[in-house]
Amino acid sequence: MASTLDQQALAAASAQHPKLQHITYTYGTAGFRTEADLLDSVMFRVGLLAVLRSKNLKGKAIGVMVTASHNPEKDNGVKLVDPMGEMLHGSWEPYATQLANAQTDDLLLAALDSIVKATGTDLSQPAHVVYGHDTRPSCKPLVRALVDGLSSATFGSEAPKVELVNAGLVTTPQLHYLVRCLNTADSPDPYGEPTIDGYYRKLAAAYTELSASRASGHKPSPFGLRGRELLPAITVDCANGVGAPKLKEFVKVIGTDYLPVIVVRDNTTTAGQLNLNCGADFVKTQQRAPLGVKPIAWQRYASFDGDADRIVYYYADADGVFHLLDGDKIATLAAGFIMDLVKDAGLDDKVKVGVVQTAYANGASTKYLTEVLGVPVTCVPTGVKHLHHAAESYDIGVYFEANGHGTVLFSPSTLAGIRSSLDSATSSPAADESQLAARTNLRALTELINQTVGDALSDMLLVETVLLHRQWTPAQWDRAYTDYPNRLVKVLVNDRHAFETTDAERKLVKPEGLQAKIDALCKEVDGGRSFVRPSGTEDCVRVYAEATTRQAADDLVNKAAYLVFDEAGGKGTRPASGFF
Ligand code: G16
Repeated sequence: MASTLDQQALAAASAQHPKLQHITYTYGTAGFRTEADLLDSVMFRVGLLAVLRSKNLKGKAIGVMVTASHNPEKDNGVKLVDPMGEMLHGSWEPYATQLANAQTDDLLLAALDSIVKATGTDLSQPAHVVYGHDTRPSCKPLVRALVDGLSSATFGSEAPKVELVNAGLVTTPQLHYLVRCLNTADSPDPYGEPTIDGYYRKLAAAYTELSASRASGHKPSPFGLRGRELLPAITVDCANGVGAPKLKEFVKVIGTDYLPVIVVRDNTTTAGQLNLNCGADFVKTQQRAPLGVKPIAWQRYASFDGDADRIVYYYADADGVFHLLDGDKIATLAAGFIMDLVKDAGLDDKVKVGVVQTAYANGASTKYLTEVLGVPVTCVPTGVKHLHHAAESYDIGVYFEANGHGTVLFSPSTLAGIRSSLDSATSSPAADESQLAARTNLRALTELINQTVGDALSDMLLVETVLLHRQWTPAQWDRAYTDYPNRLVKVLVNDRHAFETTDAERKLVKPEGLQAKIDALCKEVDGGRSFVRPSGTEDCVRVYAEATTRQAADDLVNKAAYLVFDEAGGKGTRPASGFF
């Protein structure tokens, strides 16, 4: 007999997590995100939805991550992870929003019922959910609400028990990794051991192999750097978040010989420190080192964000001038290296590399990718869910947002091709030692890179690998192209939902008439480019501008931001001296 909703039990459980009547929730760029105090009912209901999603996929493991990533510590959030470790399928986002906004327990039951019907979910299927959280103090009660939802979603005595795995304190990408491992464990292509230790060992083995092979594996530096063996230590700012304990755990596994790291901003116990004046978002938007960190000239520095799914690099020159190596720089570094490896491996007639960016990508990076590397570039809306999807259309898809969120995807046929090229019985055995080395390195890269989602740790190892093989300093990496001066600011408005965009968010459709005025501002500036979009993770509108000079970019961003503030419902006091 097919199971049905156990209305009474569900209503009783839901009554413990009443919805706040005055709030409308939206499943945004990366799930639900708002002040932690407002999220109890959302957590409970996400628990219900996770079970439904798993049942809908015949018991495949679904992930739930409780985090608000780069947002301030007072915020929290939750997002669902689909079976291959990718973000929740877009077609289910409206269901999440529908459940979160049901005003009463009865309406919640009705919403559940309609989702079960609309998705054709068989409630008698098993369900399997793995959940984890970051270091925010608010996670504890919110995880309890989530577990209440997960445990209440039994859907009657006939339904099989929901299998729950508590991953505990994890980085967001570790949770994504676990989900994929659980779902591929018995497949011909298992992703890895479904434990955090298994994650560390997988990355450590790949990085060790790539480090050991650097001598034979790749071209020496075109800049004729003096012979340097391993790279000197890198200083990593962990945003006072979960990346700190996790990076330290990883270093214990791989050893400091392979990865000499100085960990800073690792205070996860003092209230209010998370993402405060540090972390990838601060460094990228402020275009400066974390407060209190004075970079030593020419050394490598990196910043993770609060849940360790983003990374940016930076260094200072001899005059102490700060230089940012953001997601665009990482994308170009990775794409160039992978393209060379594919060529050296003799696979370039079969394997095509492509890059995916968003409107935030610096114009100079797109120019470099298309004109110098000759690689196709796709532009999509903000949100790794969009980039990930677009990258799947390439044999090897490199995707990075300028904010440092990204990874590299290898298509199933490319993975199979790389593996079979290493098989001595294959029809295309390696022609020589260097071709074999390139193929071996490519295979190790597929293990090093967390292909489920952007991962600060895995991305750092990717960058370190390229720098090691190229024998490049960060300054040499930076020479590929020079960023156009740019600025990104936030404008608080009464209703960010009044803003609608098109053309991969490069143009505003609403409020009507605003885009034409922004275009007019851009025309007055040499190399002027500016766009406006509502944030999907914060209650604000983001305004971006770039131009050929710093002054022009700063002026342009302020003028565009004032336009937004004055003509589209700016909230609070009009900032007298600009927006940054
Ligand atoms: C999330 C998304 C990213 C996005 C960022 C900012 O990052 O995963 O793809 O770039 O939010 O989005 P928005 O501009 O819409 O606020 P994270 O690191 O906060 O999870």
